Amino acid sequence: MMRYDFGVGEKRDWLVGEDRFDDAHQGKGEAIFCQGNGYLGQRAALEESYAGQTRDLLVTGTFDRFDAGEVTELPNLPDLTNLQLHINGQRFAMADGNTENYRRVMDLQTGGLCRELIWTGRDGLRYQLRFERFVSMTREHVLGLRASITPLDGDAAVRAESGIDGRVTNTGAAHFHEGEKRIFDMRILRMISKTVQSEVTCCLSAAHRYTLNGADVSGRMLPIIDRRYMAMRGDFSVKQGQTLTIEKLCSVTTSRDQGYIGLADAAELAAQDGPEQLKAALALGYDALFEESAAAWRRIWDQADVRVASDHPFDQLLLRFALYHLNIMVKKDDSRVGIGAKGLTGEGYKGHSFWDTEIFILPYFVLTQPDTARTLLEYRYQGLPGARRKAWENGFEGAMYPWEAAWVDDGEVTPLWGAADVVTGKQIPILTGMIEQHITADVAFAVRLYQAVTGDMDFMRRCGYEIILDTARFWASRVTWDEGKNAYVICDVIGPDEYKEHVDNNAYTNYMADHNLRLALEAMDDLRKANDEACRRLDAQFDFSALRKKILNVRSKLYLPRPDENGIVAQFDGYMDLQHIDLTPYKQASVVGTIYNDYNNEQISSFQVHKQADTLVLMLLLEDLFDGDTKRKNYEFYESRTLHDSSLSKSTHCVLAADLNLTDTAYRFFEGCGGIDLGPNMGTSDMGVHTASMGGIWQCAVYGFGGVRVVGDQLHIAPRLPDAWQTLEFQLIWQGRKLRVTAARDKTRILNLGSKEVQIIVSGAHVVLPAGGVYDR
Ligand code: IFM
Repeated sequence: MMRYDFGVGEKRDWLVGEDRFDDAHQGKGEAIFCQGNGYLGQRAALEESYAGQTRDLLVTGTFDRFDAGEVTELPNLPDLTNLQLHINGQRFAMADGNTENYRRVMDLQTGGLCRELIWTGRDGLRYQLRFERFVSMTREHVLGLRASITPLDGDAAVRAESGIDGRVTNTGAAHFHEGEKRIFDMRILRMISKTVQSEVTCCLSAAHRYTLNGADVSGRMLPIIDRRYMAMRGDFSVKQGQTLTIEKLCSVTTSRDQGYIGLADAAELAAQDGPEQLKAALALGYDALFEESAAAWRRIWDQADVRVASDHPFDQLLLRFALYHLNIMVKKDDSRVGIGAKGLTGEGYKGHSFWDTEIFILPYFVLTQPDTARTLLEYRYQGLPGARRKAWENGFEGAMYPWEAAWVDDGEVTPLWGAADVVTGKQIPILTGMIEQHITADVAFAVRLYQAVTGDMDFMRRCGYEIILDTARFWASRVTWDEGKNAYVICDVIGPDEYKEHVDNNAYTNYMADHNLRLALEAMDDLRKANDEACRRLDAQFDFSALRKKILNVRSKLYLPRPDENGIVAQFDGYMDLQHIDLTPYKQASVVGTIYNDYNNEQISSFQVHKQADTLVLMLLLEDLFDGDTKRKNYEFYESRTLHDSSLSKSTHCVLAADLNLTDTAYRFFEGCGGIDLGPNMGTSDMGVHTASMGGIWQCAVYGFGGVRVVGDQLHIAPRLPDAWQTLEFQLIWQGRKLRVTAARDKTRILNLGSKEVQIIVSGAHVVLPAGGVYDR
């Protein structure tokens, strides 16, 4: 089994590592040790090549459609991390020889990744090897690698070849034309490649520096240019005990970069700027660049860290692992791009954004980095034309957000076909893009959360109100009249639980739609009161009187399933008639989705079995609509029928269990969230880490055990720690004021670090905290 806790002493809670190389499970390490800065993600495939590697370099926003029958995806850019070493005539590969003292460790505190080992080749001699790399947190276009080799038992002839490798695909789809290759001053390699459909020009540059025991030996290199490949090759005699070090600094620029918005010559600029960025990096050198980036990481940790004193030290590491990934998955200042379900750590879900962002990830950013949250919501604002197009194409009004979103104006990009049906052998159609529609209400919910936490009226006037109004217009047109129920209904949807397709009146969808409609009424009230330019613009666009009338009518008769005689809110119409089967084997399975080995979609639809939290997400998001007793009954009912086959499930259960004072159960769900990417199942992260789970881990700690919640316009804090935890410490930004919360089992301390008073609810009591004031009780 893999070990992930590598730190000792001061570093105990910062180092995530692995202590053996297993070529059957490279995807895990490649994803969890991925490095990035929101602009680019460099998957941690090893420098030397192995079968089964996925060498991804993904740059946010560079979406391309390989074929007319496919959807856009983030293309895998030419690889910069390859480095092939031949030692005394043998290619260095751990699978071929004997490897000892192996460890690969990611230092979450600095963002640096390091691999060390001693390798014995066929010559029977031992070589000490060390590989390091970083992606700069300050210079988003720059990344660096360093490798060193020390022969321990005798002299070695070392051949090193490293460069830019354009022989890459996304599982076979080649997104780039051949491109242009050039080596400047026999030092700087540059490859310019253009995507086949979106015509995004990507410029990759790299330069090497070789030293032997500190003396520069870079002069002895042979340039190589080949089909989709370029490199520098060098031959070196390294005496026993000497160290040959190879430093490789690289830059990545693309014509989609923010700096070139609206410029006709973006492609040329990207091609020129790439080598310039690299030259500036070279002038600083590897160590200074790494230190500059590590300092940026320290600043992030100063404001982002969540500290926990736990009986299980892994808890702290897990929280930091999640925070690390939360901070590399997002381009914090570019509202043309969202967060992919796998971030930039792998090709899974093609780089597309889902409700994962608004419901699972955004709360972290809203409450700790509101500017980033605003950027993410502006991305949805920029997606309004695509959402309007989708509504229109489906015969509705307003804005219907894509279930999967890519480039801002791509509209719906959910693929149409999925895995094999175990009964028919046909490909299963993916219906989420057509009928998983709650995303539209989720976006509106997130806008309102942002408004409540930040009070940012400028954003609301520019973007927020318009999103809320146009999504409400969608729901008002989406409902249909049901004579039997004498109510408006929402038929033929998929709710959050994707094991149930074509259902009517999914409780989550209906309640969230109703919430969206309510937000629109409130928005029109706010706007009317302000009576400003935004009010006039939006009134002209939406006709407030007509929209209000329509929404009031729909809301007054919208079917909202109520708790039945047992207190259960049916997930959808007819749910209670479904068969309840024994789920034990699937619940106990160590991998997800095992029910599909026995049943197909149609059969699963006839069972009371859930992939993930559905009605329970509703009871968390709109918590003031349901009393504690109803929540408890529904939690018990639905949890026993849920397989947690989605990475979005366990965190919801954790927070709800904590709300119900089931703190030890909640703690087990928190541990379960840790297992999603850092657990013993080696295949879970092959396609990339689960970004929603990273947000979910933060929610477990802060929403769950910290009892933080935003209800209406009020911030609630009500810590309740699990038995394993002695203290929990985190920071929040509420209405622009920074709050530091320290919770112990019998004590809560809240420090207002802001310059103005705040009003909050602490464990049910209204508290006024002046600037600099402390709540301590
Ligand atoms: O958005 C999720 C969905 O809820 C479950 N399937 C995976 C998607 C992306 O993470």
